[in-house]
Amino acid sequence: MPDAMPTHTPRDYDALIIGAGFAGMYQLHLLRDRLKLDALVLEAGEGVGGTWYWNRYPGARCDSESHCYNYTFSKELFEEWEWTERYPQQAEIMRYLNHVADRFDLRHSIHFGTSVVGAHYDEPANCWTVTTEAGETLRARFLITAVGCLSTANVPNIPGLSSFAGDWYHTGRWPHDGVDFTGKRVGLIGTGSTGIQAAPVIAEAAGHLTVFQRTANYSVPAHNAPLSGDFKQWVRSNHAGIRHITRANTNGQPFYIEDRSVWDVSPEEREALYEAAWAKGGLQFRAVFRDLLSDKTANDTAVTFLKNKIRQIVHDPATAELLADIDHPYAAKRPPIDTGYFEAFNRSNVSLVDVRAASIVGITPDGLRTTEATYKLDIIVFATGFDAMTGPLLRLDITGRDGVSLRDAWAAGPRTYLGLQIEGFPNLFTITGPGSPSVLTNMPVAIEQHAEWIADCISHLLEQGISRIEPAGDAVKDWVGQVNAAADATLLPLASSSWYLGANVPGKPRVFMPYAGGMARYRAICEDVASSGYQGFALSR
Ligand code: NA7
Repeated sequence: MPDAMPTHTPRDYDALIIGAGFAGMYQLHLLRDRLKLDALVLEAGEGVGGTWYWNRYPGARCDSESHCYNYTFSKELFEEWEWTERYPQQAEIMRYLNHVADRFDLRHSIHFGTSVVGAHYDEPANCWTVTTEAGETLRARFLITAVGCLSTANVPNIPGLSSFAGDWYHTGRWPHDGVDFTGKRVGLIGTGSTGIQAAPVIAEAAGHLTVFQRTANYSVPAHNAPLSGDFKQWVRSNHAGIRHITRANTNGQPFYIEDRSVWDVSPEEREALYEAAWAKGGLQFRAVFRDLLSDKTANDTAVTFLKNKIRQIVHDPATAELLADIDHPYAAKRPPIDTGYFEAFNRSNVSLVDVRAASIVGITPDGLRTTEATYKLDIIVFATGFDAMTGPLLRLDITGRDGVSLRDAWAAGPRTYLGLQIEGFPNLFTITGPGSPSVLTNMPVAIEQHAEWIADCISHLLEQGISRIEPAGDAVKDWVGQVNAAADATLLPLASSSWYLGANVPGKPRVFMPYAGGMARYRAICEDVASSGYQGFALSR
């Protein structure tokens, strides 16, 4: 059901918000309904949903469990919504977000089908001028980006793509009416979380599926299932407990990381604990021991367990070895969870191609060529990820004070204070921006924290008659230092192909982008900054 475009008269707003996903919708609710500001959301899609609006690929499902993949700011909203499965499918998340949009009457403050192509800070007027693709100009005191971290599709620049006679799709720009794979020869490029979700589903319909793997990946079974009536009842009656645990722990998930070391237990006990975690499934596997992400030798024990699982599942030894030939510690890249991924390689219509050994050199009208072979294909699916975290911000073409572009300011990598603000870009707030925990957490938890912090900050500025806020002094330099130190205290930088480092996009600066110090610690830092009168920010009248 397309959303109607509201009639628009060009004028000034108190706040403009870019994006109508989880982040933009909640920010709108806070600014419009709590602070009574004149706020407007600009959204490129024809409906709410953000990342989930675009990622409609087969098998698209959230890896966080449904009962914590929602807002918790409203007890009533939390209690009236009922998820059906352990992990919510894309379509169910869209139903949830549409419900939220209706329930809080958000749509009339959202301009759909409106792509932002420029945002310029006008210093004398102390306001942001935002330009849309349709040529509209809007102005606001505050500009808030709610553009998501994984919303700029990364389609590799492979020679010959435009000559391909079949159809090709990127998973993050999936057609709304779906794709019919029946009997087709399908090539799937990419084995991140998306490729791992999509492969088994595509394999069921395709004539033949060829998976092109550049970096082999771990995966733990999701064990998705319908939620029982008892569990739904437990969720409904535990709003406070679920909100507490997701806010109190490191990663915004509804489980704590166990306070035991790999070395506290015997090898037999360790194996039994890994088996139990494998049987339980999901992202919680990484929470079995506290040192899995800080001690390489400890991590190696999980690596051995997980690689053995691949060898046990996959019948063909050569395919199993290729799938288990993983070059990074477990969870140093975002760990996927799956429904039948490794099992799919036991089907006669699925094959695996190693494009690290023999790289892709071109696409021809009837398929794809590597340095060693050609593959005839009817459909190519790019599950090749995103220009993560910085991509969605840079494509807005933002310029700050003195006409400095964000692209230039971040030429050597993103530099922010708390992932919330950028020096030289006053009154611009970046929800889940680089330098904040964002993608290392369960996103709705990080989003609620940022949207609330920003709303409280704006409320403070208005009460105090302050017209401008931006980071000052050494705040950015010190925070970038803390972001680097937090990453260096973990094994995360050891994955050389990680999108956390920008390594998946050719030419992108290699900088570890999210804050790895944990959501609870980050929340406390943000609260301290606010309660100390916005330490590290310059506030001017
Ligand atoms: P990811 O995790 O970035 O995965 C992309 C995959 O595509 C990964 O296997 C890449 O290999 C591969 N890739 C990228 N470019 C190429 C080229 N040029 N040739 C061959 N293979 C390529 O994206 P996802 O969409 O799966 O997941 C993104 C996040 O969404 C996920 O982490 C969750 O947070 C949800 P590489 O590893 O770079 O060698």
